[in-house]
Amino acid sequence: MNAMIEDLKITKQTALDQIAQCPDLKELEKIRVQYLGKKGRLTAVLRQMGKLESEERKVLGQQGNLVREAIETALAESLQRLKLHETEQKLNGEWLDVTLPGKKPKAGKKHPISLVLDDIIEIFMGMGFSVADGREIETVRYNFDALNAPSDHPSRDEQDTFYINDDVLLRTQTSTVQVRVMEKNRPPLRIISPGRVYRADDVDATHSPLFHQLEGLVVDKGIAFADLKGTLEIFARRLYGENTGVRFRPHYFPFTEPSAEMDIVCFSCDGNGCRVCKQEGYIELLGAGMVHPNVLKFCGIDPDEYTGFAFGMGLDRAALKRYNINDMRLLFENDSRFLTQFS
Ligand code: 2NM
Repeated sequence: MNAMIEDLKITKQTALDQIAQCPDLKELEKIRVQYLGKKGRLTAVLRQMGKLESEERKVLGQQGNLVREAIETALAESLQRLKLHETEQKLNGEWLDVTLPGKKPKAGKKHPISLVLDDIIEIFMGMGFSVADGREIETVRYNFDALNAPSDHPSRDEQDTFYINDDVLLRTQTSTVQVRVMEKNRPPLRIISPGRVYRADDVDATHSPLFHQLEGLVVDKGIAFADLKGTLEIFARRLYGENTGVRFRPHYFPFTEPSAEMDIVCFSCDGNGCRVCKQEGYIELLGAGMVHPNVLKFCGIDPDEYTGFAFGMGLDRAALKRYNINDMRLLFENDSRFLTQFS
């Protein structure tokens, strides 16, 4: 009995010493289990009580409970102390100098091509067009065959077009999108198709193997060349100003007949001749024409019932002219010092 009481005393003292010196919460939990757990030291001492007389057992039981309470109290106090300590350490490690000057995040800006495109889309949406898009990897069928390109047309050549294999290529124009729309939908159709296109050009100040195009297409009963002229003239005036003069010159495309190119009077010199228009007085804006009957037929549209006009323009050169940029490569380098200059 006395030996047991002595055992309890020692257990209590070592527990309290260990708790007092405990450095962290993990260690504290270990100590708790070590003394109060099912296989703990205090439990082991009290288990021996069974051997004792009832009177002695009562005394030892009381002593045991006192020791348990003392250890529990010490654990609770230590828990609070260590938690506070951990919080303090965390805060010390995370100090923040609120007097430091702020760093301005670099805000992105729209790319000049996107700015031009946004304006053009808005103008055509205002005239009832919707925007269509499609794949950049296309087939010979959609890029050339559907568009009435003769089998020996130079644009089909590997010199000009990026082929993935004999049949698959990177589209050279977004007319592919319009062919797909005509195949799937019946007139009336009024769409524009902006997007990336690819041609095997070497990079220089005015050429890039990847560039951006916007094409448009209108198909309905009774569409005439006058509709083409009227629509594109309104477009040019909305984009470059209500007094902008335009002219149409005859041209040739395999997919339209008749075909034309449209120029606008130079916005820089008002037609007098300057560096921007290379002394021409005019700036070429787009190509256009009446959709060739073969193209309509290919798409399952009867050319005796429906006619249409189509047009196409490059966005990269338009952006260069609008923002007075002298090198196309700047459009593709994504240098933020360049990109932040436009809005
Ligand atoms: C141009 C010029 C003229 C054109 C033709 C077609 C289609 F699919 F209807 F045949 N889409 N775009 C076209 C016509 C494109 O780009 C200078």
